[in-house]
Amino acid sequence: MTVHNSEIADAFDKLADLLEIEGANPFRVRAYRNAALTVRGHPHSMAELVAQGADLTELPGIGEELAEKIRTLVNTGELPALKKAEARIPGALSLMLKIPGLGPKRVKALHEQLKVRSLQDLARAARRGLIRTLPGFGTRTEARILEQIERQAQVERRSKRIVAEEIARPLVDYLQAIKGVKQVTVAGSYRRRKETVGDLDILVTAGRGTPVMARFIDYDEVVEVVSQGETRATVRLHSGMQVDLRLVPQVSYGAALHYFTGAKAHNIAVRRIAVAQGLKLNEYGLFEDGKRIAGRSEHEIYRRLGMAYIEPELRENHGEIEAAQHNRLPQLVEVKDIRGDLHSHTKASDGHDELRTMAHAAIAHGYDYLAISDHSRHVTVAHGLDAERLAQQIDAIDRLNDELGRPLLLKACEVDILEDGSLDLPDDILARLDLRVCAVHYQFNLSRRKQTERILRAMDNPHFNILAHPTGRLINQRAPYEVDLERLMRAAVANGCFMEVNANPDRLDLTDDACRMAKELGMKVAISTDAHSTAGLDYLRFGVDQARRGWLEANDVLNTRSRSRLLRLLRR
Ligand code: DGT
Ligand code: CA
Ligand code: CA
Repeated sequence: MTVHNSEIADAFDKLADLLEIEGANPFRVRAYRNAALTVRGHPHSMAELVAQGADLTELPGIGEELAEKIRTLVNTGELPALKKAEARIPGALSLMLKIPGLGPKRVKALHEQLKVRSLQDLARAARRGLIRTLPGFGTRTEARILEQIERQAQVERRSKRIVAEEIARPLVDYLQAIKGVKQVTVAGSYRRRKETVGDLDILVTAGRGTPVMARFIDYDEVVEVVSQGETRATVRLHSGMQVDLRLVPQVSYGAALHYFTGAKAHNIAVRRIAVAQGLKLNEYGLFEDGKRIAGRSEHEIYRRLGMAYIEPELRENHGEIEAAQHNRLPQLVEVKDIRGDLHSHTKASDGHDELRTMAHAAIAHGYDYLAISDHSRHVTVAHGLDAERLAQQIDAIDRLNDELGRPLLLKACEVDILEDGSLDLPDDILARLDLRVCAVHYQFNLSRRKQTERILRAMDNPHFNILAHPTGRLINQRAPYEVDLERLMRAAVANGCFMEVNANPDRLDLTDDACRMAKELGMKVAISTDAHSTAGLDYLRFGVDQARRGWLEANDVLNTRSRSRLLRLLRR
């Protein structure tokens, strides 16, 4: 049974959480967190690296001890250090750290004083009004805790896209390798490139007599066969993911792909158009008087219905059908349109790689520019830069650009927006940068009005360029902070500021709807990876997916511009 990178990273993160709650040495905690980050962001599977006998200590932040732990995890699926920690304190306490406002000290207090051992215990204590009785806790915290637990219960049934990919890819490879199998395609929300997926919907075409179903339920990771028939089966995998598989005849492949890609609302609307033309559309094809007139490909179906082909990302019945009928669909932005990255970190703050290493990675990506935007001083846990260290970095970038013979690296900083809306560094040092990426990193629980005003005040600073991760959410982990995005976008347009689609698969704020709002309000967005290592630069595609779901075209995206045009656009 393959252990996925995300499982290894989760184990390290959980261990770090538990050690933190116990009050362990912060360096040890940090080492596990860094290891989690490295493993999670790594393009190759640890299981494969271990199988190949690769030297894991070459990975950033991985020493011999951590390498050994990764090998153990890959080989046994277990992390003994985590087992030991869980014998001392309940593992479920780590889930509590995900609740905004609950840090390790508070979780420890809840555990010791209220004997809370699980989220259920915590919800019960909140409902009984016990939490407010603890020193340092109030009724507001109590209410938030309850709200958050209820919210988590709803979201955790959906998997983040990157996790779904880790599960889908080897399964697709496995199915594809069956003799007689032709096409294997993951449809559903996965194909629509949603940020989270509920389950996987896989379509298979195969030659007569191919034992697709038998082999599917025989897959190593299957723990439960929910249902099984001649042409369809549903299973649950070891990871908890449910998979629907359908075997479809080649003549129906396009129709089935269309049907199972959805979204349901899109399907219903398209079927209505077919009906209005006296046709019948289902997963077997498009029919006229019982005769199949289309079905092999999606293109054929759309064409016969008098529509332009609609990209899966747009199929939500949010106006794409009308646009397709009038040939007014957007020309969606693509990864190849992106000329550079506007948000990245180095070892100077909490990144894993040196400036030079990041520069070479940017060259390997074919970029015209890469903004180096390490944290500012307020983010002490990330070793944020003060004016002096930032000045040194500016000089280092100038020297490196000279050496490279072109201004590849943009001098930037991820500047903290302080609680009063001021920026975390003095104007004179900010003025020396090419670009300022500004972000909220604390005081997430201000009221909507206060949070909005805090950011509006920050935008009043003429050095403000791009609002980074504009809602602060972490998918399935931390709710977005309350903020009036529309008001911020209007102000951004008025002030010549921008926002980023943060391409990190845990973040992906702006959402698809927010991207669309940005487009309507005339605000260009940056698609930025927020890379903390060279591997992190590969996250770009997740941001592009999100932008595509938000109908964005190359022209709507800041970093599709050449360096000189970009800098002109940034000038306020
Ligand atoms: P998910 O899994 O919650 O992330 O979202 P989907 O969109 O993958 O939904 P799922 O897995 O329930 O179904 C896959 C596709 O099958 C869906 O996008 C559209 C199609 N579908 C499912 N149920 C219906 C239905 O009742 N009517 C129609 N027209 N299509 C349906
Ligand atoms: Ca699905
Ligand atoms: Ca499904």
